[in-house]
Amino acid sequence: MNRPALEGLRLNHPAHVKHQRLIDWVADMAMLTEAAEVYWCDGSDAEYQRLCEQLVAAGTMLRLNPELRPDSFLARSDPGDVARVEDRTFICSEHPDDAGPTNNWMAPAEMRELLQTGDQALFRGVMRGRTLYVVPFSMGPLGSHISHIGVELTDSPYVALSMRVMTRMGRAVYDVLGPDGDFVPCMHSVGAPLQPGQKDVAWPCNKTKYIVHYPETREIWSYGSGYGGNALLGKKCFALRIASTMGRDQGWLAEHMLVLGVTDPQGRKFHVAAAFPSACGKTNFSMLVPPEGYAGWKVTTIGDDIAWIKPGADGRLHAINPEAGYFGVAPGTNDHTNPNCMASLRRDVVFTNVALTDDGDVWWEGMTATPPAHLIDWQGQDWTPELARQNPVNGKPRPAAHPNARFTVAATNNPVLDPEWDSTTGVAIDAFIFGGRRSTTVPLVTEARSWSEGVYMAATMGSETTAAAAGQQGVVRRDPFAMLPFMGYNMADYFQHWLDLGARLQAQGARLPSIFCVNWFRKGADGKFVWPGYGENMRVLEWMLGRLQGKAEGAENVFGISPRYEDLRWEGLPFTREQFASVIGIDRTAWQQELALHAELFRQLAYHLPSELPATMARIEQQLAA
Ligand code: SAT
Ligand code: MN
Repeated sequence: MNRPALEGLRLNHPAHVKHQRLIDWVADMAMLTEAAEVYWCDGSDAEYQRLCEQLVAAGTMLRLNPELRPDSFLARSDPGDVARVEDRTFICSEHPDDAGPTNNWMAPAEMRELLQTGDQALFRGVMRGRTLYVVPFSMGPLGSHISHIGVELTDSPYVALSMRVMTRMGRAVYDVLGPDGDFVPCMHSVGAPLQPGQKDVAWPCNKTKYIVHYPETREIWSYGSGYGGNALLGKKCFALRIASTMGRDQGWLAEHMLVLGVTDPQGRKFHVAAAFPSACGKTNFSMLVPPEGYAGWKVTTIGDDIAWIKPGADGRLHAINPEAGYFGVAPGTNDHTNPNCMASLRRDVVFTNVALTDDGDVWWEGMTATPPAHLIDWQGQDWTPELARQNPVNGKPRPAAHPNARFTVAATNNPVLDPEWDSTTGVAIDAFIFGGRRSTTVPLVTEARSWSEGVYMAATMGSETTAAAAGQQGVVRRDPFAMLPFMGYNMADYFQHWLDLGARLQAQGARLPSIFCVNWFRKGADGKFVWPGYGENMRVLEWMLGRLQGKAEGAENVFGISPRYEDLRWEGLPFTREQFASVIGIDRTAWQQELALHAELFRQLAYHLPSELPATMARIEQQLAA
């Protein structure tokens, strides 16, 4: 781009943007990418409507029947762009040990050459024929001391629109930012420049993908994908990977956790933060409806995916939800598994990769027991139960919705949104829960006897993989703290950070949150889940709250403290002692095998591994042998 054109770009920022470093960066990026135009988002309703219309005109989105699903849309992605791409995700720290063995690493200079500075750099000219959207956003309530600001530059109007739903996006961010405030630059392109006269496709993207983080300079560069966590850079890239390194340096935590409030019939309120891998029911748990027999109990949502947790002046750990919307998995969501979520989805939703009904509404596997007789599937093809059987995928009828189909909806649509969800000081956390998807071995619930035992439980978590990421499904992988794909630095250093934070708060005389490990997913000999889950998880939650008030009993095992049958309340749920035994029991052989896998994880993470972890493992081993 020539000099006069650059001057034009420099001049086109709105008068309320006074941050020269930001303005210069936008100009530099417009030069690099050769964007046809720069548009500064203001986050207004009118702008949102305009973007919707534009995406409908472009064929990226389809307006759903306004009578059935007002102000809602369906987007269909490219079939090769349907989930996070973990093998294309990089932590480019100066030193490879700072990324650690669980991350892909490349030297920052080498990556910059590839993306940005080299003659053939991928971002050179990448936005030709496209508009560069400047998307200012706050992760967390505007102006909260726990919040941080980012600016995403993207050539995807779908991303700009989604960021309006998922974050506090718009003009007010510039007021907080002022003339020289800090922000995380988030550079995004779908990687599909348009030649003059070339017609665009509905979902532009590139086969080559790079999701890149520079932790030292706190920058994000994402190339080639327009989907979810690959492209909505406030979410996993900023709020987890970059924020975790900020937390390491500044003494706080960025976690892959939902945050919920529970109020008991006496009006006592507790706050719980729970970590589960992607697509393990975090949204469901955060909107739990207490079952029969729990009159007077109330669960309210603060967040469904990510928590930023900072020590408060009272010495307790305070959490905020840095996001403002939910990007949740649609398949499996229904009036039984998550009635509050279904209510959240009645209007103002962007659905991606779900199926379309003949009357212009949406459907996904599990929404109703019987599928409609005819649908348009997530790839825009005719779908009937018969066609699905004739064209199976992995031996199963072809799904009408992609297994990782998602809804994007504002938190304010949630009927059980916690009144404090937007609090600038956050909520004080009473308990942490860690849970994976394990069909065997790990008990329904276990309380750690100490902070370091809790860190051990979290560090050794395993889970059977799901459709949230591209790759093989259903294999157990270690997923420490449910952070494996989201860790911005060395995993062993992160364990140390948790131990150090606990020790520091304890030394200050603070009451630390209790730590629990749960597993809703144990299966019986028939291959079916034994525990009914969903609303019934309230029974387990009640036991945990009882534990932290010194009211509930339990029994010690090698792993920690678990309830006996009589320690849980069973009214309204026919669940036998035998069934309970099969979800709570510790099988010695299975645990010996499990510990061998913990040892393997510790070998992989040997560099900087805190000695408390192998010491805890040795204690469990001894007790198992006894
Ligand atoms: O990373 S996404 O936001 O696309 C989905 C997830 O893994 O939770
Ligand atoms: Mn997640």
